[in-house]
Amino acid sequence: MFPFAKKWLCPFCCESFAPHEAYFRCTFSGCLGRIPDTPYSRVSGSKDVLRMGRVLIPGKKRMLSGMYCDSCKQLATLRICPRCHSELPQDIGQVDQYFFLLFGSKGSGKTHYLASLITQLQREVGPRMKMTVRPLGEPARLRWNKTYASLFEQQKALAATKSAETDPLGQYPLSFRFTLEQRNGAKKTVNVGFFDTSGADFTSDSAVLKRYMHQVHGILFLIDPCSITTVRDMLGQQSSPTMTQAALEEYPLLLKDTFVSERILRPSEKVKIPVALTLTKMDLVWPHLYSGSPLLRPVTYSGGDIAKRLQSISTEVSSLLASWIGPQFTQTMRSEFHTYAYFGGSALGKPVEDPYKPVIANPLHVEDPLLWLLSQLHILKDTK
Ligand SMILES: Nc1nc2c(ncn2[C@@H]2O[C@H](COP(=O)(O)OP(=O)(O)OP(=O)(O)O)[C@@H](O)[C@H]2O)c(=O)[nH]1
Ligand SMILES: [Mg+2]
Ligand SMILES: [Zn+2]
Ligand SMILES: [Zn+2]
Repeated sequence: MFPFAKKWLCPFCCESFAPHEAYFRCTFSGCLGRIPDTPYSRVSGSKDVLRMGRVLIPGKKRMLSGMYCDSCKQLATLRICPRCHSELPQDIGQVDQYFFLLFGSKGSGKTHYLASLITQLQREVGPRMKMTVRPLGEPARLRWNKTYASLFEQQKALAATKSAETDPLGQYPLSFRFTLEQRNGAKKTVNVGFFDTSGADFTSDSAVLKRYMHQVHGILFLIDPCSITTVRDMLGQQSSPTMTQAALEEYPLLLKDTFVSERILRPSEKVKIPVALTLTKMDLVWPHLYSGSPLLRPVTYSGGDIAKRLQSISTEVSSLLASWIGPQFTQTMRSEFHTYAYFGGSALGKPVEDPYKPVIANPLHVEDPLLWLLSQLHILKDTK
């Protein structure tokens, strides 16, 4: 694929732009034209406005490999995004970019899930599947380390995510580079960005969030089973739920309506992108499952079709949902979504009793929904 042939998609802010619209940054150490860079400070999560190398804006319709700095007159070749001013990967335009949205109410487990998913891919599943996953670029590495990596590296519980209105970082995806070795020995590289915002943003009519919906390729739809009355009764839970069952039953429609209100879909159409509906915190439910349940043992991803391997999981979770909530919920999924499957996993393996004590996470089934999404998008064809 010729890198200048199509529009580029910034992995750090989702902006789509023509290659000739990319800006440049002067990196000459002696340049006196450094500037306070507000867009870059926002995307990198800095509270202070950072002073950065001069931003150089090319003229119209010119394909440039570099620009001379108007301050120090040195040639600048570092390409940056015209919206967020992040350094663009050298191979932008040659590597496909995907975005996944973590959709779920406040406290449904999105942040712990993402931390556990990426770590599980890096430590367990990736090596077995010949897949490597690493944060894309320095700002992503810093954000990963600051917000997520501490769950496994320092055994610390993670904080609730601030709303995108309060914390600008919530507006931006966290991008990773996935490198997959395919069956024929060829290597496939893709960038995958995850949107992990506060669950409060989904119900707040946040304009910020809606921008995403145009660029999202797949959805990890996370549901806390403790929102379901039958499950709460089964577990004898006394504390108030993070979401009522009535709200939960409306949640798929809330997701669909976001596409409709953004005019991505007509009300009569089904959501076209793949949706992996995943029950989180399944460790709470494990003691109540029958001993042969596929949810109690990991899927072995070796040989053959991933979607087929996950079929038994989807069937199991679908029947659990039908028995816990009634057929209405799965019927809504069927009528509003074109491609979806059900999953159930645990990011931690057990509840956090005391957030100030070390959390020894022991995830199970966290990778299933992502691998399914990747296979639906033909990124992951089959496993070795
Ligand atoms: N038992 C159990 N609890 C979990 C698991 N994952 C998360 N939790 C708990 O669920 C609570 C919310 O988790 P978060 O990951 O912060 O949820 P979130 O969806 O990111 O929430 P917001 O950012 O506020 O929207 C925390 O108290 C976690 O301890 C799990 O796998 N098992
Ligand atoms: Mg969160
Ligand atoms: Zn300069
Ligand atoms: Zn950008």
